[in-house]
Amino acid sequence: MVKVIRGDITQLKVDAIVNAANNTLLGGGGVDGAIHRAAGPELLQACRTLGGCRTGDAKITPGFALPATYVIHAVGPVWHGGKQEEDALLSSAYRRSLEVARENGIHSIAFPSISTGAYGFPIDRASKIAISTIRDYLHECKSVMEVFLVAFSEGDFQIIKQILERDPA
Ligand code: AR6
Repeated sequence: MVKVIRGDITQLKVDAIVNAANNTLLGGGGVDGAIHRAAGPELLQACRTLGGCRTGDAKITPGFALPATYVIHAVGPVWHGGKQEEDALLSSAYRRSLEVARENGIHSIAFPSISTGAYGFPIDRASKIAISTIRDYLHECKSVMEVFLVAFSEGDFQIIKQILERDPA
């Protein structure tokens, strides 16, 4: 099941929230900054032990002070116009997050719109990739995981909602 909701991902009481991180996993702006602030300094300490993360991959930590039990730190691609494997790398960031979630017995997970802020990936294209990757994965694994796409703005919410409705699973 994939659903879109509007709001602040740091407030969600789910098994795992996904962070749109960078290769260092040592924090940044955007949703990454918000997650680190809400989780508290232990999150950075935990991230320091992970040795960074490749683009398209994901690693897990506890959620510390967050309502969510875990944070899955995923690294999406920087948008360079679409000819540098951006689509495949974005899809991989979603897929790897779901694989890590499954390995950790996670039943509910919330994603921000990875790569569509500072990394400049067009929201419409990114949302289609997110939805098809998640649906394919759930189908392949016969998984009943609850997956939430969290839109931070009303504009993003409407775009994601339309894509979900246009092509209902
Ligand atoms: N809850 C949900 N979504 C949010 C929140 C929030 N609290 N805050 C921002 N967003 P971005 P990226 C949305 O820039 O493009 C960081 O510095 C935001 O509106 O956070 O993957 C990292 O360290 C946008 O739709 O991530 C990296 O260096 C989405 O989250 C770099 O930015 C992603 O925007 C990653 O860039």
